[in-house]
Amino acid sequence: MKIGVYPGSFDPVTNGHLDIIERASKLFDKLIVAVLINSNKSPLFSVEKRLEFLKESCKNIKNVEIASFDGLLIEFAKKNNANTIIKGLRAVSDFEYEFQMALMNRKLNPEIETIFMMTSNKYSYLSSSLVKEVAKFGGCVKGLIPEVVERELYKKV
Ligand code: COD
Repeated sequence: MKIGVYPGSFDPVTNGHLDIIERASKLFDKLIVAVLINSNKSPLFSVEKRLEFLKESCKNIKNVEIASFDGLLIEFAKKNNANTIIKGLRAVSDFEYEFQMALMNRKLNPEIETIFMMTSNKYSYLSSSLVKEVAKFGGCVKGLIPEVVERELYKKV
């Protein structure tokens, strides 16, 4: 069974993330979308909320599971019998850090591969941070995030 893990902060999930999830779900028997619990960033949404948004947004993709994890991603992947980590790439600026993490993860466990999926053109500029900033100053984020997130984002910022 081919199991992939797509990890992230997902604070909150955007349509750019969902595009990667939809496309990656076709490559694996099971795709686990894994939300990092403790990161250096201080999140806007709680882990519970981020999981709820993802569950609602992915409810029609049958082979997708939503989970959270703490600690090392590579340990989470191994515990869940995943053979692949999926990362999204938007621009060259993403590459440097992602490349470094991929090499470190390979050093930690050479049996788990990292693969990179290119963003779709229409989402290449999209990030959770930009969405939060635009919403904070009252800008329109329609079409950039799932509706379930949109409803709560304006209240939150
Ligand atoms: N189009 C395509 N891809 C996108 C888009 C978009 N518009 N937006 C984001 N993405 C990709 C990102 O490049 C990333 O691959 C993924 O979607 C998630 O993005 P974010 O911003 O929600 O999440 P990050 O980048 O903050 O997640 C970082 C991790 C949680 C993956 C990382 O910190 C991690 O693995 N932490 C666990 C601790 C660990 O193992 N550390 C050692 C690493 S070597």
